[in-house]
Amino acid sequence: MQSGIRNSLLALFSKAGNDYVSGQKISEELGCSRTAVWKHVESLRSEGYELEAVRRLGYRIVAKPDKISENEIRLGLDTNILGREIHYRDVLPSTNIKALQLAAEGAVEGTLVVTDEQTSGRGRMNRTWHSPSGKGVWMSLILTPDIPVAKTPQLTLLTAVAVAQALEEVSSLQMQIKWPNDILCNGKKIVGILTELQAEADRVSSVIVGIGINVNQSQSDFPTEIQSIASSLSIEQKTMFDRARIIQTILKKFEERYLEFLSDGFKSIKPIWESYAAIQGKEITARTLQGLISGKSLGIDDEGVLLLVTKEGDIKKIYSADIDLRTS
Ligand code: BT5
Repeated sequence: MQSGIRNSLLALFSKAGNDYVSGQKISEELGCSRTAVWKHVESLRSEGYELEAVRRLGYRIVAKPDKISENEIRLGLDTNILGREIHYRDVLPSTNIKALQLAAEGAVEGTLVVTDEQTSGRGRMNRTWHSPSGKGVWMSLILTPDIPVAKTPQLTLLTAVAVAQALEEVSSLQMQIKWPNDILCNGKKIVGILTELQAEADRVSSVIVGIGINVNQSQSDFPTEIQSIASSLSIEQKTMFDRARIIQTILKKFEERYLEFLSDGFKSIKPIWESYAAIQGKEITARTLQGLISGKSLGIDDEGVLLLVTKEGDIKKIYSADIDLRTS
């Protein structure tokens, strides 16, 4: 089936939602015969779509294949800036590396890089991010905000807020954000965020926001060393999720928060961030490049910097660290 016809057909079904679309209507809209309609429907079935056909009512889609290539993401996407360009590959070493390269070549703001599998997915400080095929959302966004370099860590917090909101919209789960870049569900890590930057002098030329979400893994899909700390949406809610819908919802929420951030700064994000904060008021240890700092978390300041009060009563500002919750 030609991709134009395929997209128009999918758009018709998408508009109809749960309603049936009659064969007559499809043939009129696509300008083809009733026999051709049947062939197109069969060809969608061969791609993994499940269609129900009822005499006199027509057809409706009851299940979509869980694919995340450009078509699946574009269909039903409701954004103006994010995802105007979509760069999808079945396999990539890392969507952040690809996005850095595309940004250097002048990619437009909002370009989305997405893949089904990463072979060298990475976390902060070159740690490994486990990104198996068909199970998660491994994506990067290219942004070109006109902000000073010092404000870019705020984009990590903005991302966490947007992703937490999106995941709560598509599931019945509750998300918590662990400063700066983790989203937890029932105490386990479901999302990791890696923000990387290209700058000239003190101005940002592009920011790459990498987002990794564990979606449909079962516990045994994780390597043993992270089995006790990692989880997926599907483990927590005991159902499978549609990854394309997750990506669309993230792009939508992200665009809303991003536009607010560009016009009003971080103060538009801070209260929402605080409503998801996992470590507020807790005893924590921050592992920074300068060493360990322990104390009680006071939350974040107006710039998104973590504040903690030591047992001597000193208030410390933490700009970058891994956070351990102390149990003793
Ligand atoms: C992060 O680093 O959490 C950032 C992860 C960002 C991944 C995305 S995927 C799309 C884009 N392209 C990339 O190449 N990366 C981004 P960090 O805070 O350093 O945490 C890394 C640690 O999380 C590892 O050392 C493991 O302990 C753990 N980990 C690895 N894979 C995991 C997974 N799938 N789920 C949960 N935890 C994981």
